[in-house]
Amino acid sequence: MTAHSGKTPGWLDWHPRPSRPRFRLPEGAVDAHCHVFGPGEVFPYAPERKYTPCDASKDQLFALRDRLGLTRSVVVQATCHGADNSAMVDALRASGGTARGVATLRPDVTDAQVRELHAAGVRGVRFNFVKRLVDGAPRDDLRKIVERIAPYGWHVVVYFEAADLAGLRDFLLSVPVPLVVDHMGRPDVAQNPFGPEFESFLDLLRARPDIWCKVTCPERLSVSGPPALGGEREPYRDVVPFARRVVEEFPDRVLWGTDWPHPNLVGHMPDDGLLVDFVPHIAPTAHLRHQLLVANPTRLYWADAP
Ligand code: 0GY
Repeated sequence: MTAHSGKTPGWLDWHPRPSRPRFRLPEGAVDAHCHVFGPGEVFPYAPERKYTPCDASKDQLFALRDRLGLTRSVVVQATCHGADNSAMVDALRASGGTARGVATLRPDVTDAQVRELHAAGVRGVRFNFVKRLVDGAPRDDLRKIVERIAPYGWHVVVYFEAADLAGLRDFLLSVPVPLVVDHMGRPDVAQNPFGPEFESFLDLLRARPDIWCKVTCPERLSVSGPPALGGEREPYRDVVPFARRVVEEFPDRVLWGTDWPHPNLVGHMPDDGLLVDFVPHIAPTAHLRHQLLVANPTRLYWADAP
C-alpha cells in the first residue's frame, strides 16, 4: 500500500457507545495496551503498512479512558504507523504525564532520537513477529535497537503467535533487557490451558523473572465470543482459564489493557465495558486486581514519576 486509500475492506470500527462496566476499577488503573490511529489527515499511515484502519484519535482514546474509569494509558505504536511515532508521541505530550508509550524503532535510530522519545514518555520498543502485520526484521537489527534503548532502562514488548514461540525462544531469552509479551503469546484457546502449548509459553515466563505478560485481548483469542445478547455478563469465558493461570502464577508481572481501537478484528467488535468486566474473572481477589491494574503498570511505566 502506498497511499491513504481508505479503510481496509471489511474493517470493523471501534464501538461507538461502550457500556459502563459493572466492575469498578481501582483508583489509578492503567490501560497498558492501547493505540492511536492517525487521524490520517494529520498523521499519515505508513506506506509499508499491511492495513489501513479507521481513525482513532488521542481525544477519543482519552474519552474512552474516562468513561471506563481508567486513569492512565500506555500507547503502543501500531504497525499501520510503521516507525513514524508522531501520532503516539503527540498523544503522550497532550496527556500531561498520564500516558506512556512504546515505540517502533529502526536500527539506525540515533541516541538523540531515543533521548527525545524518552523525554516524551516512551519507555519501551516493540518487536512485532506477527507475519500478517510486518515483514520480518533481521535479528542483528533488533540487537542494535536493544543496544540503543538499554541505557534508558526501557524494555522490549514482543508480539508473536503461539506457533512461532519455539523458533523465537532462544532469541527472546538472549535479549538483555526486560521483555513484555503481548496477549499471552496468542494461545489457541480451543486447546487445554494445562496442555503442552500453553505450558511451553509459561515456561518462557518461568525462565526469567523480568519477563512480563499482558493478559489482554480476550476478544481476539476467544472462540466462544462475547456473551450472547441477554446472556450472562461473563465475557469471553474460554479465555478466562488461560489468563487466570498467568495472573495467579506471576501476579507481580502481569498487565492488562483494552487494545482499543482493536485493529484487524473479524466477526465482532468488543464493547469495551465488557472487557473491563472480564478482569474480575481472571484476577479473583482485590489484591491481584490491584497488582494487575495499578501496581505493576505503575512500576514498569511510571517508576520515575513523582
Ligand atoms: C494489537 C494487535 C494487532 C495489531 C497490531 O500493531 C499492530 O498493528 O498490534 C493484531 O492485528 O493482532 O495488539 O493491536
